[in-house]
Amino acid sequence: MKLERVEIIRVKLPLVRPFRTSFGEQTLRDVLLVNAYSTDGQGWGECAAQVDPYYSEEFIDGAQQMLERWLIPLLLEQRNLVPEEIPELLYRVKGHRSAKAAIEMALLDMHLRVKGQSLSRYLDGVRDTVEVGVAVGIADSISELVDVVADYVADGYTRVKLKIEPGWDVEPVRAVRDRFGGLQIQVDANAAYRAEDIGHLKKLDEFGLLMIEQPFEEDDLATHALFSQQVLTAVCLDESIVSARSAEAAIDAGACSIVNIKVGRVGGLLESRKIHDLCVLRGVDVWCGGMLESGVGRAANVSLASMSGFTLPGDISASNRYFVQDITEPFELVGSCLKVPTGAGLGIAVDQDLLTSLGAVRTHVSSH
Ligand code: OSB
Ligand code: MG
Repeated sequence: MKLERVEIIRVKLPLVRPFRTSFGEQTLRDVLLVNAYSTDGQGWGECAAQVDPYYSEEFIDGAQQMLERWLIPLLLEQRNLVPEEIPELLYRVKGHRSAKAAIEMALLDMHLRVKGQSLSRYLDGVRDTVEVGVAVGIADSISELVDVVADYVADGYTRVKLKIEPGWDVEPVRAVRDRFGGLQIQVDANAAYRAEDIGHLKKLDEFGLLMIEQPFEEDDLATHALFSQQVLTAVCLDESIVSARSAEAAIDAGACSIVNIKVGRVGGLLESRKIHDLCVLRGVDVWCGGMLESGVGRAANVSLASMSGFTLPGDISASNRYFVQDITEPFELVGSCLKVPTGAGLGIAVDQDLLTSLGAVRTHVSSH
Protein backbone atom coordinates (compact mmCIF):
# COMPACT_ATOMS: atom_id res chain seq x y z
CA MET A 1 0.00 0.00 0.00
CA LYS A 2 0.94 3.64 -0.45
CA LEU A 3 0.13 5.91 2.48
CA GLU A 4 -1.64 9.01 1.14
CA ARG A 5 -2.65 11.12 4.11
CA VAL A 6 -3.07 10.95 7.84
CA GLU A 7 -5.46 12.82 10.09
CA ILE A 8 -4.41 13.34 13.70
CA ILE A 9 -7.42 13.77 15.97
CA ARG A 10 -7.21 15.16 19.48
CA VAL A 11 -10.14 14.92 21.87
CA LYS A 12 -10.47 15.16 25.65
CA LEU A 13 -12.51 12.51 27.45
CA PRO A 14 -13.25 13.20 31.14
CA LEU A 15 -12.58 10.20 33.41
CA VAL A 16 -15.53 9.02 35.49
CA ARG A 17 -13.22 8.98 38.52
CA PRO A 18 -9.88 10.79 38.98
CA PHE A 19 -6.93 8.41 38.66
CA ARG A 20 -4.13 9.09 41.14
CA THR A 21 -0.72 7.46 40.96
CA SER A 22 2.62 8.15 42.61
CA PHE A 23 3.39 10.57 39.75
CA GLY A 24 0.20 12.62 39.87
CA GLU A 25 -3.56 12.73 39.36
CA GLN A 26 -5.40 12.59 36.05
CA THR A 27 -9.00 13.72 35.65
CA LEU A 28 -9.28 13.35 31.89
CA ARG A 29 -7.82 11.34 29.07
CA ASP A 30 -6.28 13.53 26.37
CA VAL A 31 -6.75 11.20 23.40
CA LEU A 32 -4.65 11.28 20.23
CA LEU A 33 -6.04 9.20 17.39
CA VAL A 34 -4.33 8.51 14.09
CA ASN A 35 -6.69 8.09 11.14
CA ALA A 36 -4.62 6.91 8.17
CA TYR A 37 -5.66 6.65 4.52
CA SER A 38 -3.81 4.70 1.85
CA THR A 39 -4.49 3.63 -1.71
CA ASP A 40 -5.97 0.46 -0.15
CA GLY A 41 -8.11 1.72 2.69
CA GLN A 42 -8.27 3.36 6.10
CA GLY A 43 -7.08 2.47 9.59
CA TRP A 44 -7.13 3.70 13.20
CA GLY A 45 -4.43 3.97 15.82
CA GLU A 46 -4.19 5.52 19.30
CA CYS A 47 -1.20 7.03 21.04
CA ALA A 48 -0.72 5.90 24.65
CA ALA A 49 1.38 8.89 25.76
CA GLN A 50 0.01 10.88 28.71
CA VAL A 51 -0.38 14.66 29.07
CA ASP A 52 2.67 15.06 31.34
CA PRO A 53 6.09 13.38 31.07
CA TYR A 54 5.73 11.82 34.52
CA TYR A 55 5.17 8.16 33.64
CA SER A 56 7.79 8.20 30.89
CA GLU A 57 9.67 10.91 29.00
CA GLU A 58 6.97 11.02 26.33
CA PHE A 59 4.04 13.45 26.47
CA ILE A 60 1.05 13.69 24.19
CA ASP A 61 1.77 17.08 22.55
CA GLY A 62 5.33 15.93 21.87
CA ALA A 63 4.02 12.72 20.33
CA GLN A 64 1.84 14.76 17.98
CA GLN A 65 4.85 16.84 16.90
CA MET A 66 6.83 13.67 16.36
CA LEU A 67 4.09 12.16 14.21
CA GLU A 68 3.54 15.35 12.18
CA ARG A 69 7.16 16.30 11.57
CA TRP A 70 9.03 13.01 11.37
CA LEU A 71 7.16 9.73 11.56
CA ILE A 72 4.27 10.33 9.17
CA PRO A 73 6.43 12.17 6.56
CA LEU A 74 8.89 9.27 6.63
CA LEU A 75 6.09 6.81 5.89
CA LEU A 76 4.44 9.05 3.29
CA GLU A 77 7.69 8.77 1.28
CA GLN A 78 7.47 5.00 0.96
CA ARG A 79 6.22 3.71 -2.38
CA ASN A 80 5.16 0.37 -1.00
CA LEU A 81 4.48 0.25 2.69
CA VAL A 82 4.49 -3.20 4.32
CA PRO A 83 3.33 -3.15 7.96
CA GLU A 84 6.01 -5.57 9.11
CA GLU A 85 8.68 -3.16 7.84
CA ILE A 86 7.41 -0.15 9.79
CA PRO A 87 9.56 -0.66 12.93
CA GLU A 88 12.69 -0.76 10.76
CA LEU A 89 11.63 2.34 8.79
CA LEU A 90 10.98 4.29 12.00
CA TYR A 91 14.15 3.05 13.69
CA ARG A 92 16.05 6.10 12.49
CA VAL A 93 14.04 8.22 14.93
CA LYS A 94 15.27 7.59 18.46
CA GLY A 95 12.76 6.72 21.15
CA HIS A 96 9.23 8.19 20.94
CA ARG A 97 7.84 4.70 21.09
CA SER A 98 4.23 5.65 21.84
CA ALA A 99 4.13 7.90 18.78
CA LYS A 100 5.59 5.11 16.65
CA ALA A 101 3.11 2.61 18.09
CA ALA A 102 0.16 4.84 17.14
CA ILE A 103 0.98 5.04 13.43
CA GLU A 104 1.99 1.37 13.30
CA MET A 105 -1.38 0.46 14.84
CA ALA A 106 -3.26 2.48 12.22
CA LEU A 107 -1.36 0.86 9.36
CA LEU A 108 -1.83 -2.64 10.76
CA ASP A 109 -5.55 -1.94 11.20
CA MET A 110 -5.69 -0.76 7.59
CA HIS A 111 -3.74 -3.75 6.28
CA LEU A 112 -5.89 -6.24 8.20
CA ARG A 113 -9.14 -4.58 7.19
CA VAL A 114 -8.12 -4.98 3.57
CA LYS A 115 -7.28 -8.64 4.24
CA GLY A 116 -10.48 -9.14 6.23
CA GLN A 117 -8.52 -10.56 9.17
CA SER A 118 -8.89 -9.64 12.84
CA LEU A 119 -5.87 -8.39 14.76
CA SER A 120 -6.27 -11.28 17.18
CA ARG A 121 -6.10 -13.81 14.35
CA TYR A 122 -3.10 -12.00 12.84
CA LEU A 123 -1.32 -12.30 16.21
CA ASP A 124 -2.26 -16.01 16.49
CA GLY A 125 -4.56 -15.24 19.42
CA VAL A 126 -5.92 -18.31 21.15
CA ARG A 127 -8.79 -16.84 23.22
CA ASP A 128 -12.07 -15.18 22.31
CA THR A 129 -12.40 -13.55 25.73
CA VAL A 130 -9.63 -12.24 27.97
CA GLU A 131 -9.50 -12.00 31.75
CA VAL A 132 -9.23 -8.42 32.91
CA GLY A 133 -8.74 -6.48 36.11
CA VAL A 134 -9.01 -2.89 37.21
CA ALA A 135 -6.34 -0.43 38.32
CA VAL A 136 -7.35 1.50 41.44
CA GLY A 137 -5.76 4.87 42.12
CA ILE A 138 -4.43 6.21 45.39
CA ALA A 139 -7.37 7.41 47.51
CA ASP A 140 -7.74 10.13 50.17
CA SER A 141 -8.41 7.55 52.87
CA ILE A 142 -8.37 3.80 53.38
CA SER A 143 -12.16 3.69 53.82
CA GLU A 144 -12.62 5.50 50.51
CA LEU A 145 -10.26 2.99 48.84
CA VAL A 146 -12.22 0.05 50.24
CA ASP A 147 -15.48 1.61 48.94
CA VAL A 148 -14.01 2.05 45.45
CA VAL A 149 -12.77 -1.55 45.40
CA ALA A 150 -16.21 -2.71 46.62
CA ASP A 151 -17.81 -0.99 43.61
CA TYR A 152 -15.46 -2.77 41.22
CA VAL A 153 -16.00 -6.12 42.90
CA ALA A 154 -19.77 -5.55 42.55
CA ASP A 155 -19.21 -4.86 38.84
CA GLY A 156 -17.58 -8.30 38.48
CA TYR A 157 -13.86 -7.60 38.64
CA THR A 158 -11.94 -10.38 40.37
CA ARG A 159 -8.49 -8.78 40.18
CA VAL A 160 -7.51 -5.31 41.32
CA LYS A 161 -4.24 -3.46 41.02
CA LEU A 162 -3.68 -0.98 43.82
CA LYS A 163 -1.44 1.96 43.12
CA ILE A 164 1.06 2.44 45.95
CA GLU A 165 3.64 5.04 46.99
CA PRO A 166 5.68 5.65 50.15
CA GLY A 167 3.13 6.30 52.90
CA TRP A 168 0.34 4.49 50.99
CA ASP A 169 1.25 0.82 50.81
CA VAL A 170 1.10 -1.77 53.60
CA GLU A 171 -2.00 -0.45 55.41
CA PRO A 172 -4.22 0.17 52.36
CA VAL A 173 -3.27 -3.26 50.99
CA ARG A 174 -4.03 -4.86 54.37
CA ALA A 175 -7.47 -3.19 54.44
CA VAL A 176 -8.40 -4.43 50.96
CA ARG A 177 -7.02 -7.90 51.70
CA ASP A 178 -8.99 -8.14 54.98
CA ARG A 179 -12.23 -7.00 53.41
CA PHE A 180 -12.13 -9.03 50.15
CA GLY A 181 -10.91 -12.53 50.92
CA GLY A 182 -10.95 -14.14 47.44
CA LEU A 183 -9.93 -11.09 45.47
CA GLN A 184 -6.71 -11.25 43.44
CA ILE A 185 -4.62 -8.22 44.39
CA GLN A 186 -1.44 -6.77 42.91
CA VAL A 187 0.29 -3.44 43.47
CA ASP A 188 2.00 -0.91 41.20
CA ALA A 189 4.48 1.69 42.52
CA ASN A 190 5.39 3.46 39.26
CA ALA A 191 9.03 3.65 40.35
CA ALA A 192 8.31 5.52 43.60
CA TYR A 193 10.69 3.56 45.88
CA ARG A 194 14.47 3.39 46.37
CA ALA A 195 16.83 0.59 47.38
CA GLU A 196 16.62 1.60 51.04
CA ASP A 197 12.88 0.79 50.99
CA ILE A 198 13.46 -2.92 50.28
CA GLY A 199 12.98 -3.92 53.91
CA HIS A 200 9.69 -2.04 54.09
CA LEU A 201 8.37 -3.42 50.78
CA LYS A 202 9.03 -6.98 51.98
CA LYS A 203 6.15 -6.48 54.43
CA LEU A 204 3.83 -6.83 51.42
CA ASP A 205 4.69 -10.54 51.32
CA GLU A 206 2.09 -11.34 53.95
CA PHE A 207 -0.80 -10.44 51.63
CA GLY A 208 -0.32 -13.08 48.94
CA LEU A 209 -0.17 -10.53 46.14
CA LEU A 210 -0.06 -11.61 42.49
CA MET A 211 2.90 -9.29 41.96
CA ILE A 212 4.64 -6.02 42.82
CA GLU A 213 4.95 -3.86 39.69
CA GLN A 214 7.88 -1.49 39.05
CA PRO A 215 8.90 -0.55 42.61
CA PHE A 216 12.14 1.15 41.54
CA GLU A 217 13.37 3.52 38.83
CA GLU A 218 13.09 2.49 35.22
CA ASP A 219 16.83 2.20 34.56
CA ASP A 220 17.56 0.45 37.86
CA LEU A 221 17.57 -3.26 36.99
CA ALA A 222 20.14 -3.92 39.73
CA THR A 223 17.84 -2.89 42.58
CA HIS A 224 14.95 -4.85 41.04
CA ALA A 225 17.24 -7.90 40.87
CA LEU A 226 18.36 -7.46 44.48
CA PHE A 227 14.75 -7.06 45.60
CA SER A 228 13.63 -10.12 43.57
CA GLN A 229 16.11 -12.24 45.54
CA GLN A 230 14.77 -11.04 48.88
CA VAL A 231 11.02 -10.89 48.34
CA LEU A 232 8.62 -13.83 48.01
CA THR A 233 6.09 -11.93 45.90
CA ALA A 234 6.72 -11.93 42.13
CA VAL A 235 8.31 -8.77 40.75
CA CYS A 236 6.88 -7.35 37.51
CA LEU A 237 8.43 -4.65 35.33
CA ASP A 238 6.49 -1.99 33.44
CA GLU A 239 8.52 1.22 32.81
CA SER A 240 11.85 -0.66 32.56
CA ILE A 241 10.77 -2.75 29.56
CA VAL A 242 10.89 -0.71 26.35
CA SER A 243 11.83 -3.41 23.81
CA ALA A 244 12.40 -7.13 23.42
CA ARG A 245 16.09 -6.45 24.04
CA SER A 246 15.46 -4.68 27.33
CA ALA A 247 13.05 -7.46 28.33
CA GLU A 248 15.76 -10.03 27.72
CA ALA A 249 18.27 -7.99 29.72
CA ALA A 250 15.83 -7.70 32.62
CA ILE A 251 15.12 -11.43 32.60
CA ASP A 252 18.83 -12.26 32.37
CA ALA A 253 19.55 -9.91 35.27
CA GLY A 254 16.92 -11.64 37.43
CA ALA A 255 15.12 -8.30 37.76
CA CYS A 256 11.60 -9.68 37.19
CA SER A 257 9.61 -12.87 36.81
CA ILE A 258 6.61 -11.18 35.16
CA VAL A 259 6.49 -8.64 32.32
CA ASN A 260 3.78 -6.05 31.74
CA ILE A 261 3.48 -5.43 27.98
CA LYS A 262 2.14 -2.07 26.85
CA VAL A 263 1.90 -1.44 23.13
CA GLY A 264 2.83 2.24 23.43
CA ARG A 265 5.72 1.83 25.84
CA VAL A 266 7.48 -0.73 23.62
CA GLY A 267 6.89 1.03 20.29
CA GLY A 268 4.07 -1.00 18.82
CA LEU A 269 2.14 -4.21 18.39
CA LEU A 270 4.96 -5.91 16.48
CA GLU A 271 7.50 -5.28 19.26
CA SER A 272 4.82 -6.39 21.76
CA ARG A 273 4.56 -9.69 19.90
CA LYS A 274 8.35 -10.09 20.04
CA ILE A 275 8.37 -9.54 23.81
CA HIS A 276 5.50 -11.98 24.22
CA ASP A 277 7.35 -14.64 22.21
CA LEU A 278 10.57 -14.08 24.15
CA CYS A 279 8.78 -14.36 27.48
CA VAL A 280 7.00 -17.57 26.44
CA LEU A 281 10.39 -19.00 25.48
CA ARG A 282 11.91 -17.92 28.79
CA GLY A 283 8.99 -19.10 30.94
CA VAL A 284 8.10 -15.57 32.05
CA ASP A 285 4.40 -14.69 32.54
CA VAL A 286 3.11 -11.67 30.65
CA TRP A 287 0.01 -9.53 30.92
CA CYS A 288 -1.29 -6.52 29.07
CA GLY A 289 -0.95 -3.14 30.74
CA GLY A 290 -3.18 -0.15 30.08
CA MET A 291 -2.78 3.60 29.61
CA LEU A 292 -6.39 4.72 30.08
CA GLU A 293 -7.00 4.20 26.35
CA SER A 294 -10.18 4.94 24.46
CA GLY A 295 -11.92 2.12 22.61
CA VAL A 296 -9.32 2.25 19.82
CA GLY A 297 -6.30 1.44 21.97
CA ARG A 298 -8.45 -0.86 24.11
CA ALA A 299 -9.34 -2.94 21.02
CA ALA A 300 -5.62 -3.36 20.32
CA ASN A 301 -4.94 -4.32 23.94
CA VAL A 302 -7.72 -6.91 24.09
CA SER A 303 -6.58 -8.43 20.79
CA LEU A 304 -2.96 -8.57 21.98
CA ALA A 305 -4.03 -10.17 25.26
CA SER A 306 -5.67 -13.01 23.31
CA MET A 307 -2.18 -14.42 22.62
CA SER A 308 -1.27 -17.60 24.49
CA GLY A 309 1.40 -16.14 26.79
CA PHE A 310 -0.93 -13.58 28.38
CA THR A 311 -1.64 -15.74 31.40
CA LEU A 312 -2.47 -13.00 33.92
CA PRO A 313 -5.45 -10.57 33.85
CA GLY A 314 -4.79 -7.33 31.95
CA ASP A 315 -5.30 -3.70 32.98
CA ILE A 316 -7.97 -3.56 30.30
CA SER A 317 -11.17 -2.65 32.05
CA ALA A 318 -14.62 -2.07 30.59
CA SER A 319 -15.19 1.29 28.87
CA ASN A 320 -17.51 2.49 31.66
CA ARG A 321 -14.69 2.24 34.23
CA TYR A 322 -13.03 5.11 32.38
CA PHE A 323 -15.60 7.14 30.44
CA VAL A 324 -19.29 8.04 30.49
CA GLN A 325 -19.26 7.46 26.74
CA ASP A 326 -16.49 5.85 24.72
CA ILE A 327 -15.75 6.95 21.16
CA THR A 328 -16.21 3.39 19.87
CA GLU A 329 -18.81 0.81 20.77
CA PRO A 330 -18.19 0.21 24.49
CA PHE A 331 -16.21 -2.73 25.81
CA GLU A 332 -18.37 -4.45 28.41
CA LEU A 333 -17.52 -6.81 31.22
CA VAL A 334 -18.79 -10.37 30.75
CA GLY A 335 -18.08 -12.08 34.06
CA SER A 336 -14.53 -10.87 34.63
CA CYS A 337 -13.64 -10.85 30.92
CA LEU A 338 -13.80 -8.67 27.83
CA LYS A 339 -14.67 -10.10 24.41
CA VAL A 340 -11.93 -10.08 21.79
CA PRO A 341 -13.10 -8.17 18.69
CA THR A 342 -13.68 -10.47 15.73
CA GLY A 343 -14.12 -7.87 12.98
CA ALA A 344 -11.31 -7.10 10.55
CA GLY A 345 -8.34 -5.17 11.96
CA LEU A 346 -9.06 -3.67 15.36
CA GLY A 347 -12.69 -4.64 14.83
CA ILE A 348 -14.14 -1.36 16.07
CA ALA A 349 -15.79 1.70 14.52
CA VAL A 350 -15.05 5.22 15.71
CA ASP A 351 -18.08 7.47 16.28
CA GLN A 352 -17.05 10.47 14.15
CA ASP A 353 -20.17 12.49 15.04
CA LEU A 354 -19.42 12.04 18.72
CA LEU A 355 -15.83 13.18 18.15
CA THR A 356 -17.14 16.31 16.46
CA SER A 357 -19.65 17.02 19.21
CA LEU A 358 -16.85 16.61 21.79
CA GLY A 359 -14.89 19.34 20.02
CA ALA A 360 -12.23 17.13 18.43
CA VAL A 361 -9.36 19.02 16.80
CA ARG A 362 -8.14 17.58 13.50
CA THR A 363 -4.75 18.09 11.84
CA HIS A 364 -4.04 16.80 8.34
CA VAL A 365 -0.65 15.52 7.29
CA SER A 366 0.04 14.65 3.65
CA SER A 367 2.97 14.92 1.28
CA HIS A 368 1.50 17.86 -0.64
O1 OSB B 1 1.62 2.24 35.45
O2 OSB B 1 0.20 0.94 34.59
C1 OSB B 1 0.58 2.09 34.83
C2 OSB B 1 -2.04 4.58 33.56
C3 OSB B 1 -1.24 5.60 33.10
C4 OSB B 1 0.12 5.49 33.23
C5 OSB B 1 0.68 4.35 33.84
C6 OSB B 1 -0.12 3.31 34.28
C7 OSB B 1 -1.51 3.45 34.16
C8 OSB B 1 -2.45 2.45 34.65
C9 OSB B 1 -3.81 2.44 34.01
O3 OSB B 1 -2.22 1.74 35.60
C10 OSB B 1 -4.38 1.11 33.79
C11 OSB B 1 -5.59 1.19 32.89
O4 OSB B 1 -5.49 1.69 31.75
O5 OSB B 1 -6.65 0.73 33.31
MG1 MG C 1 2.50 0.29 35.82
